[in-house]
Amino acid sequence: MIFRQLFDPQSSTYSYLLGDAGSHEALLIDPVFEQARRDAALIEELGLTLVATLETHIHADHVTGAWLLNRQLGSDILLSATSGASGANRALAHGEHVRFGARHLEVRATPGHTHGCVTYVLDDESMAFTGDCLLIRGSGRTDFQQGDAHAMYRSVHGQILRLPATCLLYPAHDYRGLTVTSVAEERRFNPRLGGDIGEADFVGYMDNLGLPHPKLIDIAVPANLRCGRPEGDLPLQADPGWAPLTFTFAGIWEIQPRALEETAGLVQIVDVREPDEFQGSLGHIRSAALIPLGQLSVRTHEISRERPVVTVCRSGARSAQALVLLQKSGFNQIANLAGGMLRWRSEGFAVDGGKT
Ligand SMILES: N[C@@H](CCC(=O)N[C@@H](CS)C(=O)NCC(=O)O)C(=O)O
Ligand SMILES: [Fe+2]
Repeated sequence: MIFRQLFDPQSSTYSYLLGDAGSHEALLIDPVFEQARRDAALIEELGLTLVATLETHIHADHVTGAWLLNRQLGSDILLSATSGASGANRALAHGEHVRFGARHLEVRATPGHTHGCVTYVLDDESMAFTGDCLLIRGSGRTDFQQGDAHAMYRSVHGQILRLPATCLLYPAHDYRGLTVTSVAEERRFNPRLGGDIGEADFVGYMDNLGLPHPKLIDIAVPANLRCGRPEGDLPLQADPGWAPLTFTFAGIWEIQPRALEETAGLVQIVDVREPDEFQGSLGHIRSAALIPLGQLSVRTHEISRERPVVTVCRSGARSAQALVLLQKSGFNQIANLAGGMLRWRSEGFAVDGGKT
């Protein structure tokens, strides 16, 4: 199986990508709106087909990426029937299976943090995705969205801690940077729910958390009840129109050599290699301006902000770093030449200078 844990630093949310190695069908649990482009890039780079996104619950602290990914990749939107959301392709009930290729997740109702929370258990019970029910050495809060500490205690003990001791548990959040736990660990060490702690002890604990409400709750809950569809169904933020670009998982826009050749007259090409490389055996693209990477941050005034910029180096690595510097300086129409001069030459495009 293909498995990736993805993080959104703004909300401390984990999203989980699960792919079946044979069919390349994949599911994405709890995508985040602002990370949809990143997630789509990873799915593309891993050669996966996203069949569906799944929510563990209606989130109060961030907007789901479900609708955006549905628009971008055609993935179905799945979440529990008890969540009360509209716009899903399938409403899930306790005990149902969600297939991806030869694998599946089982849906288990685990109310408590919200009324509609579910946990997804992998077919062989080696992993479970607990949402905001069981967190690592903690639990989700129970003080809004029909939260109920009694229900949470029963969900954790009835559905999660009864899984095999070795089953790995992946939560929807961690606020300390912890990434994974196991049933055995939480049975022993969870300070709210482990050991001999009873239901009344847990409820007493939860009644006294005294947490401030999530900052985005008034935006996130209504948006998530629409599965992340913006009000008024705004068009997707357009991809840069000046050339066919690809967005990489590393977070940068790339242009392929052929696309650069076709747009070369419209863009400024900035070659960030050293002067001896620029004049050396690989040659350089005719219209390229030479600004070595080490000088770029003090020479940005030499680059026009009116025209798109393509950065170039030997292999595409330094020019990616150049892109980050340009982005920080406020340039927004920018792309990196994928594979640098090495690929440009190997694909047979013309250079000035260089050895044949
Ligand atoms: N400071 C965060 C609070 C996030 C929050 O309340 N998270 C919920 C999950 S949606 C929770 O259960 N947190 C448990 C905790 O903070 O102990 C925000 O403003 O978004
Ligand atoms: Fe939550």
